Amino acid sequence: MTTVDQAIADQGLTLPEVITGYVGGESVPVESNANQHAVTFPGTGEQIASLQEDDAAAVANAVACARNSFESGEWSNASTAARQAVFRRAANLIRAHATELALLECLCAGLPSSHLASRQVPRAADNLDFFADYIGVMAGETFEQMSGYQTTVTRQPAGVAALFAPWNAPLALASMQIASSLAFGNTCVLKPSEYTPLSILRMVKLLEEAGLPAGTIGVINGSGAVTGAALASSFDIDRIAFTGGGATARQVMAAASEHLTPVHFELGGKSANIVFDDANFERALDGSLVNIFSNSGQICIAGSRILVQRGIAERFMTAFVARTRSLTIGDPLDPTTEVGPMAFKAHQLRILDHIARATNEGATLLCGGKAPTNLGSGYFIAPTVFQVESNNLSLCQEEVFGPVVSIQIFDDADEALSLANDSRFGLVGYCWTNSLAHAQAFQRQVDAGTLWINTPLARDLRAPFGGFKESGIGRDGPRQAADFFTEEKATISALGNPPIRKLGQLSD
Ligand code: TXE
Repeated sequence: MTTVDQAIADQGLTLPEVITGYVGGESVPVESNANQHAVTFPGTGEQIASLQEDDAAAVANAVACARNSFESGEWSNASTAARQAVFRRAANLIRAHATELALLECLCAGLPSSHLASRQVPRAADNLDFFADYIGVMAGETFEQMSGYQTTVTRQPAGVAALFAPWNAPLALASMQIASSLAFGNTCVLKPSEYTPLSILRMVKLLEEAGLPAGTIGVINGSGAVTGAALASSFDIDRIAFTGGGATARQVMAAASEHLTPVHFELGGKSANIVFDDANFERALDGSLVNIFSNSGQICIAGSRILVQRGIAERFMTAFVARTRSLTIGDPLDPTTEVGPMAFKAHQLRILDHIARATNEGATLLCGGKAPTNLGSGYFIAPTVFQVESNNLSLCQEEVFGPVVSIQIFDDADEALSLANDSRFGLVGYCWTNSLAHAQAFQRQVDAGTLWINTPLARDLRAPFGGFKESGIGRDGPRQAADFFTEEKATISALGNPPIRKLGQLSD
């Protein structure tokens, strides 16, 4: 029995041989002539299931089902209290099934299972609880400044949302898309990444177990080129929320433009992690390691460009490389693993290509730089540190999305901040300093949607999250989600009998 079979048996699970979509509260039947994709465990490369691809007709059916569900009013007209109750029950069910969900996600995404169970799965539950709370207190607007009239601003759900989830944090990110759209009464069609269908499918079923009417969420599966493209170009969707890469986002936006469908994009980053001489050295070191190696480096908020001030540069680099060499890399099912494999083979090869280009362009390899040879046929990359002299290298300009970091030395704050901004991305930034002046300059001058000072990534769901420049369009967040997933409506009512012009009475 392989470790995969053992882990599945330990959880008392049986994986379907063929994973199909889930529409109208029922699994889509297996079709003998449909395209199939292999779903593999990234820790070993072994196939764990097949994925049936939904073609354009199947996608149209899922969209029609979500539309019918929306128009039935079962969810779109449900009371706030009813929606809150479903979200809260679902959050509790997710927490109760955390080990199972973590396993399903680990089997497809290869993320370390301990990280999944302790952080990513609870995040999915927290997202639902957060939006349940928010819809209980969100307010409309009333204007009474216009004499004789009262203006109220109300919102109604936009309709059917198309949600595209990525493979790097399927549950945490899909749950944010689901919570943000469903909280306000929308229905949706969700396309998980073709590499990571299992955990999301299970979460959707838990939402239904919690009382979500069947048909409120439809799940479709398949490649981006077939299933994703069909969903993005559907005439009958009202919103598109996409988390993924910039190249795909451009295609989604082009498809959306046909029907003027509004888009919300959460794309990549190439974020600076600035360490000043006056930082608390140990905290900066610990945090910088977390910022690049969390999620095996496959995270949009990675601090993948470390900028370190000259006074501590030698000491910092030596310590950073030593700790990187000591990371526990291996089987993601092993609870002690800190860095797992990449999510799929083509991504591993893409990262090896980034590494080769960095070397050719003159970056100095300090450690890692290859696929380890002692870990079998999983899609591993040895945690890799380069020292660079220039921010122009492709390593510093392109998102690698793996356990690969560059370190560059700077002399003063102006240089650090200008290096931080020398990027087409602008998602987040990190700064380690005990100087108020440095921290304030960083906050004022760095172009990024979220900044962290003296802490690694800590997410506050109340705050907006999203990127400047090519890192995205729009923001996650409670008010921001309300703005995107609802239509606002202004209603102006007469108070009493304000005068009305009398047309057609000139002859009197
Ligand atoms: O993602 P894609 P890829 C970044 C990261 C990574 C790069 C490419 O730098 O190396 O993007 O990753 C669906 N119409 N991020 O190629 O293609 C696809 O099926 C509609 C950052 O794997 O963007 C999947 O569900 N949909 C990131 C989703 O898009 C299409 C997360 C994302 O896949 C489609 C992931 C099409 N034409 C990658 N083509 C983040 N922001 O966290 C593909 N898809």
